[in-house]
Amino acid sequence: MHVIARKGWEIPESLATPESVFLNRRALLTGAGAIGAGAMLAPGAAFAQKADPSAHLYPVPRNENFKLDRALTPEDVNARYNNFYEFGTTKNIAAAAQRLQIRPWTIKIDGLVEKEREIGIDDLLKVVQLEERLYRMRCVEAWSMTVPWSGFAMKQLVDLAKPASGAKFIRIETFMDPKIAPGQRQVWYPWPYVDGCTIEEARNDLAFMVTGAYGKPLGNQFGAPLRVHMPWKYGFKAVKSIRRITFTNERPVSFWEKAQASEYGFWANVNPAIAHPRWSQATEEVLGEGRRVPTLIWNGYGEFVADMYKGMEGEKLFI
Ligand SMILES: Nc1nc2c(c(=O)[nH]1)N[C@H]1C(S)=C(S)[C@@H](COP(=O)(O)O)O[C@H]1N2
Ligand SMILES: [Mo]
Repeated sequence: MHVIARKGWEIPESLATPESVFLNRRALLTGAGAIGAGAMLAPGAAFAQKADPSAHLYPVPRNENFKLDRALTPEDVNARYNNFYEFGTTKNIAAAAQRLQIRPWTIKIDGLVEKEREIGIDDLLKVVQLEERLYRMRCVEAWSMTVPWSGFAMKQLVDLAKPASGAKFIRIETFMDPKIAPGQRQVWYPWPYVDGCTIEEARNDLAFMVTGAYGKPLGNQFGAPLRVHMPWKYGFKAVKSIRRITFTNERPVSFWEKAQASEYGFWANVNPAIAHPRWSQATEEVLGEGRRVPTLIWNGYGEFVADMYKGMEGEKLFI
């Protein structure tokens, strides 16, 4: 029998998510261990949160312009299968994420804007128009879900910020608190988690600032109290638990691009024909259904977004 010997420092790929496998290897090579098991509670643990002061705002009216061609992912499936590296590299981070205190919570809006400001999440919720949208979510790891997000059009955020004429990009940054987020003690990652988009993308009808899901305020594991979602892009663009939004004339370098530029670029638009260097993007596992379906270019949202990229064929638009 032919046995492939595994070197001592290698971990089976099945133990790590594709996005993290390279870095986990590096971590093991540098002698740093995995994060403390104490951060992971039993799968059945309740995700108790103090009463969310925005709870009375939900459910919000559904915007029927954004329809799905598949069933919604059941909430209990979605709420227990998450990427949030601050709380661990497995999907089972929901319990650990409850340590994040989501009030008080402020968001700094700075850079090339008429006036830099810091706004509390509950004050922000008062000046935006909340709605529900049913969206697909396609992770670069080739799984997908469908989620009833609540939130507001990202355009509203741009209008609120009043960017200066030189601003072209938006850099979106999460919190930084290694005391409560064990992942942030893994010093080989370029914390804090950052990603971004162009202002044109942010003004696109589809770009959405997410404040709730399943008719309630966002659970911590989804990135409470504010995350972004651009459903035509891979899920890693969807920064969770946002603390800072910077308008800039420089293209932001994302967490994943910093970690591994050969695999993750700025645009990261979904395209089944362009494989990730380590796996195919042709199909995706529909979470909770145990089946694979073909992946669609722009994740099926081409009619909304393809025009934005006309004339940009020289750019690496897909991952
Ligand atoms: N702050 C932060 N935001 C993040 C991540 C992360 O690790 N940290 N992971 C991203 C990735 S890779 C994906 S696929 C989505 C997952 O969102 P979900 O757990 O709600 O499905 O969140 C994105 N936003
Ligand atoms: Mo992802």
